[in-house]
Amino acid sequence: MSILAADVIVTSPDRNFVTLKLTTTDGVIGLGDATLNGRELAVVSYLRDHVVQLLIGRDERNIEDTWQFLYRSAYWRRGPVTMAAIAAVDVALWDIKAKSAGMPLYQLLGGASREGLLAYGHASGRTNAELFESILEHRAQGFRAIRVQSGVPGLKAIYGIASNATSAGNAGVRYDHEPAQRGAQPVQEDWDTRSYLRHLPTVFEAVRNEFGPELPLLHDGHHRMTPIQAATLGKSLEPYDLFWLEDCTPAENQEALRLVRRHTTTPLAIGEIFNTVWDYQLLLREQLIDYVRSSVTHAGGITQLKKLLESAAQYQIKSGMHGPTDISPVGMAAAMHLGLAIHNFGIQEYMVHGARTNEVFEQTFTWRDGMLHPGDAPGLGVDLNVDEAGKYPYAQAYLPYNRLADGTMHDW
Ligand code: KDG
Ligand code: MG
Repeated sequence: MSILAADVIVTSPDRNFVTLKLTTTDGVIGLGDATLNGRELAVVSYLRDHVVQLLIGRDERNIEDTWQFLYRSAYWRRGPVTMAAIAAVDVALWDIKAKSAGMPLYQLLGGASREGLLAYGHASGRTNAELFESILEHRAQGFRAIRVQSGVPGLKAIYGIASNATSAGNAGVRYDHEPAQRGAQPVQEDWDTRSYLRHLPTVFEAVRNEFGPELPLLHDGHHRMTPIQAATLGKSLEPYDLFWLEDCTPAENQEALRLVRRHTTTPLAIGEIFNTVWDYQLLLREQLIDYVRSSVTHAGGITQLKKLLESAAQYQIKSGMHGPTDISPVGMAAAMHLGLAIHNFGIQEYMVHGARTNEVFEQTFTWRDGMLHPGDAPGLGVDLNVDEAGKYPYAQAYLPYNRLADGTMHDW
């Protein structure tokens, strides 16, 4: 048995997705997500020009060896493009192995450790009134944990605030926030940290007053604060009992979290832009975080993320896998199988995909009472409808960027 064919499929039903499809000599198909939001074609080229020919003829059963081969033989290690490409191969191989074994992937990973995965959704509003409405909508959709993002007086457009737009031609689907905009240039947003630090605690106070103490609330700082600003925010949010404060400082400077940690008991989550287990060494060893935010898609697949989460478990650090719409249904399914199997699952981010996406990717997962479950079909439980995918060609799209009032570029 070996890999007969490896196809890279680019489709843009509601947004761009890159999928690797492996077919074995005995006809088993495995899928892997290789979507890197805003830089999709770089991963397509990495796979098509450098990896596909290395896979043909390989024994598809040797997942660990294939992972090590792709990682070490490239010489140029780590980075989002490389690790998304390796992840796609890895997940496709796990899909094949589980299908060949006739079991859902989570069974191969050790079986279910829980009945389902608590998932959080994205509520947002430019004002508290809009935000409350969005929280109510999420509760009506079944969400039992909610990320709160708010507009800031004086700022026109900032990360995480819904545009209230429904995706064109996709009636009925309302995106909470789809930051990547189709077009030839990225959109500029604005930022002012002092206004944000003043305003955000008032928002959380209002939300707690309205919705009570029980509802788990999360917030994403999206890398925009200095360490001392992040420490200030963590401290000022303590009365509102956050489930986590995410990406409070830029991810490159891991030592920054020492200072934040010294000043606040607000739980910290980081890692959606990390790619490897090595990015977490300091954070785990010094217990500077509470949740690992990496996705299967961007952190080298099941093989590596499982190892990383097992290392995290020894410090009582839990998973909080990244799950925006730019993780494809294939990547989400991989996250669900892994989250169901590991002991130290924390929470799963879940943004609902659009109707066209769900026609391209046929899925078996369930969403019930605020909990996700990947279903019990053999493998990942996702099929790619290639004809449907072919209707939606790639469309250039960029994530926005931030400038301060004086024009200085700032982290987005
Ligand atoms: O592609 C970038 C988005 O996935 C990211 O901005 C979303 O921060 C994000 C989150 O927490 O989902
Ligand atoms: Mg985030």
